[in-house]
Amino acid sequence: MRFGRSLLVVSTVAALTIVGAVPSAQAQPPNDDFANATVVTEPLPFVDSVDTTDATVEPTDPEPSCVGTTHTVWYSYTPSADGRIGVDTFGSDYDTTLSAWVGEPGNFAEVACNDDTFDSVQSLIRFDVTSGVTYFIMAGSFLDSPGGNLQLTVDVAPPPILEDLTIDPAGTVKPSTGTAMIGGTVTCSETGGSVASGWTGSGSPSSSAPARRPTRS
Ligand SMILES: [Ca+2]
Ligand SMILES: [Ca+2]
Repeated sequence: MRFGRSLLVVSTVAALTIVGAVPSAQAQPPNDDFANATVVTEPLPFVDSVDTTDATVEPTDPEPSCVGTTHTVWYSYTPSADGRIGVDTFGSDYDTTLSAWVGEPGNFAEVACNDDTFDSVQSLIRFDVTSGVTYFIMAGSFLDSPGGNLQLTVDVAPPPILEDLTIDPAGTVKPSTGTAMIGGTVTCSETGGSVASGWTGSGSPSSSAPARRPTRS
C-alpha cells in the first residue's frame, strides 16, 4: 500500500514537470494582422489596451513617411459623419509610432504620421475624416525597439489652428545697423474663438537682399 502511494506521488511530480517544461506560446495580439484590425466604435472616445510585445510585421505593412516601425497592430474606423479626429498613444509604456491610411494592402495612401509628441516618445495624429470612408490606423514601436502595453485613444479633435498674416506696407530701416523693421498682424483661431495681436519683426542684411544705409546726395 505504501509502495503504491509512492508511485502515485512520483507520477504526479513527473506530470507537473512535463507541463512546466512546455514552452509558452507567443501571445500575438488579436489585431496583429491588418485583416484582423480592431474596429473603432462610436460614440467617441474609443479606448483600447493591448500587449504588443509579440506583435509582428506583415510584408504588406506600409512604411510610414515619418518613422520606421515594427510590432504593428491595426485599427479601423469608419466615421458616421464628417469631422476631425485625434488618435494618441498616451499612457503606453514603450516608444510608439502612429500612422493612418486609406486604401488596402499593396495600395495604401498615408493620411497622417507621427513618432513623438509633446517631448514624449508617445504619438499623436490628427486628421479630417469623411463619413463612410474607412481609415486604418497602424500603431507600432519605434524602429525595432520592443513593443509593450499600448494604450490607444481615438477622440474628436479640435479644428486646426487657422492663421492669417498681414504685413504693413511701410517699414523702417535703422541706419546705424542696416536692420529693417516691419510690422503687421497675425490672427489665430481655435475651438471657434479667435485672437489677434500686433507684432513686429526685424531682419539683418543678407547676401540675397542686402539692406543699405540711406545715402545723402
Ligand atoms: Ca502586425
Ligand atoms: Ca515614438
